[in-house]
Amino acid sequence: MGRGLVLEGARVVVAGLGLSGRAAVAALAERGARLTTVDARAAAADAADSAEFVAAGGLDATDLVVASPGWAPADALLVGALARGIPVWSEVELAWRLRVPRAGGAGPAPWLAVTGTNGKTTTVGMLESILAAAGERALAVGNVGTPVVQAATDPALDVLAVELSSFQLHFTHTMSAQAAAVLNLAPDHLDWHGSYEAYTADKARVYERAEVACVYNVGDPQTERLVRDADVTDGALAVGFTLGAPRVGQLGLVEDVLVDRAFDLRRHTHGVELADLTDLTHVSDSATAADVPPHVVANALAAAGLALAHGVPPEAVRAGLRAYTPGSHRIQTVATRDGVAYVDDSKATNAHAAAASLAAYREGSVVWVAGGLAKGATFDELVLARRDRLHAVVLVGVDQEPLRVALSRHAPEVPVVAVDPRDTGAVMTRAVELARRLARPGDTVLLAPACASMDQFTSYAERGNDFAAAARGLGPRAGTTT
Ligand code: UMA
Repeated sequence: MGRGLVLEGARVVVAGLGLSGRAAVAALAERGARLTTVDARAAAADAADSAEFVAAGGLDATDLVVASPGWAPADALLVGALARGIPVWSEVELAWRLRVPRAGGAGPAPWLAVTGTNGKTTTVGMLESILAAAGERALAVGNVGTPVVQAATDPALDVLAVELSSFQLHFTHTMSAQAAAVLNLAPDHLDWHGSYEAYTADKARVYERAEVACVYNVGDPQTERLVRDADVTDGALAVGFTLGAPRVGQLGLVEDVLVDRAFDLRRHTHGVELADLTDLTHVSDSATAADVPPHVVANALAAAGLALAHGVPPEAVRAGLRAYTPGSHRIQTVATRDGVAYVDDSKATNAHAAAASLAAYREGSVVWVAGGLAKGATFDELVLARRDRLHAVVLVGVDQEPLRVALSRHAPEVPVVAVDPRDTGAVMTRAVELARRLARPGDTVLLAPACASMDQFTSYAERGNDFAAAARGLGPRAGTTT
């Protein structure tokens, strides 16, 4: 399909000039499209103002719109385009249509696609590492940072490990992954999607037309339902991953061993050993196999399932997991001062991720740094489930109210202090100072905000870096030695 697509002379509007938009522009320009770029921040970008473009009738002379993931479907430009019958594609859809054959004459590199509320970036990282251990030229792309269109048009790659957000999936129409996984589902980005149902429906798109396997989470029955409802390629397998002993058709855990009972022909009588928990201790800074958090094991099993669907030998799973280096801002100990560990999990941008993070600590031992942009979420469930871990809370960010309400309802005994939301200059310095006063030796000051960062930072990475810098900058307390 991609090779039949004619872009020469087509009038294409690229909505948004961030990472995805700029990559789309480069790919489209190379193929002779006539480009208009629009952005809500016209002043900041070499683009037209999108509202002015729509008002001036720009859509009347448009053949295709390529929308950046940040653009919600309710945006006037996108609504206007669809009302006129103009196709709207995500940058991922564009990438799928522009795929090029691999060097050496094979067809385009297959895609192994990962979505879910949490764990996507870790899972594509593990997957990339397993594929590399099997000798494949693989790259983790998509929401993780590298636009998919760059990788899809690179003939040097053998296979793509594609992290897809619900935003990216919304306008993705024809992708047919070799294998796809939904890791878990919990409310997130409700402001963008309008409802949890709409969010789930976009996540479900990842399974459509899957060729070899649909990987789902046995512990999250919603993901299995999405597989059942998907229109997949004939013969594609449904493969579950579980933290318990795997049944036939599943990957799972037998004591400390990660086992495949889905892909091996002897699966009815045998499990194939893939790796064990000691191969994962480095991922989460765990002292022993018993301390590896469940979500890390789940991510590893999902990555293994996708890699096996691609055809890697089972031995590559252990080698790949061992070689995997976790990215920054995911449960990373950034400093230890006065017996208190400072842990950066800035990547925990929603309640579900923060719950997984808090679960890794002892009862009553966490000074939790939380808050930011709540994205329409509430936090009752999170606080109810994890209040036992909390020693104290430091609130940051502009949307402190939803967290404050949940804490006063479900954990009234836990002290809560806050950084003034108007004090945007040194948020993390103040947060770390407050946390230090509350923490006792043996405690952990955990940045797991349960919220997005864009209210006060340019990204979760900046938020995490500021936290780490503030923690590292703490001198010894007066009267103590380190
Ligand atoms: N813009 C508008 N109008 C809008 C929204 C944005 O004009 O309504 C403009 C902004 O002014 C800016 C540009 O669009 O100039 C930014 O586009 P974008 O927000 O779509 O971001 P990109 O730079 O293209 O980055 C996107 C992903 N961003 C989002 O989904 C918000 C990146 O994921 C991804 O790494 C990148 O594509 C490459 O694929 C980031 C993210 O926050 C990490 N993802 C969310 C998450 O993980 O929770 C989904």
